[in-house]
Amino acid sequence: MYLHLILSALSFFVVGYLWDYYKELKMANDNHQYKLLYFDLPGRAEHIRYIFAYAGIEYEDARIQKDQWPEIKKSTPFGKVPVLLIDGQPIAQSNAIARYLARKFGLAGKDEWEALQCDVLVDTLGDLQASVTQAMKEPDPIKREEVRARVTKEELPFYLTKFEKIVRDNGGYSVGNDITWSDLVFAVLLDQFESTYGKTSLNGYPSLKGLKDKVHNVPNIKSYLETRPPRSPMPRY
Ligand SMILES: N[C@@H](CCC(=O)N[C@@H](CS)C(=O)NCC(=O)O)C(=O)O
Repeated sequence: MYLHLILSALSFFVVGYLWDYYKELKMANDNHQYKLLYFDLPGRAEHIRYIFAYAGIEYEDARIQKDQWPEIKKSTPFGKVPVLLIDGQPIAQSNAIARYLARKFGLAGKDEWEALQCDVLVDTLGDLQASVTQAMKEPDPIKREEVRARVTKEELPFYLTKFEKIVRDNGGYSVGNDITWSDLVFAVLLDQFESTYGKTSLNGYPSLKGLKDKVHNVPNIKSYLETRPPRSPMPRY
């Protein structure tokens, strides 16, 4: 009985140790050249910057200024950014880029099932973000108030309550029992959520707040946050 318990505990630690070793090996053996093209904003690129920071991978964080954009736009695959140049090869679509890097650097879960859970959560966060953006961009002031009220009173609590339960049930992670790119996407968006709705806005969601703080306290991410350029105002195109 005791032997069985001791062996299970040992195998738990050995598997954890081997997994961490495997992740470190993957990161250390990456010698590609990366250049990330995006505006001087968090926007659709910040989770990619977090992945590079977490993995400790060097890359050029090329922040495009407004007057440079028309020329750079012509060189992008589909006229939009972010674009990641991998050894000079331009790759479009923020989440395709993030998923690719997450797989490379051991941030896409331990198996196909966890990789699927990461995708589900990242896409769901994207749905929520689209509603928040729609509420901010609606030109008609009366409609804007309607959309805002719906998003703040219905959609946000609906999603945040579900996310809170998922993170609580997983012991502090959004997927499985280790950090994934889905946690990094949560941290970016929850940070923006607090900036928009105030520092106390996550008080009713302690597991989500805990997840955001945990990600922001990872030493590599902490030093990225301390050194990243201050946000410029949103460019208008
Ligand atoms: N689905 C794409 C959307 C890319 C996108 O809409 N990029 C915007 C900035 S967030 C852009 O390039 N806007 C400038 C333009 O369209 O000229 C992604 O996630 O990468």
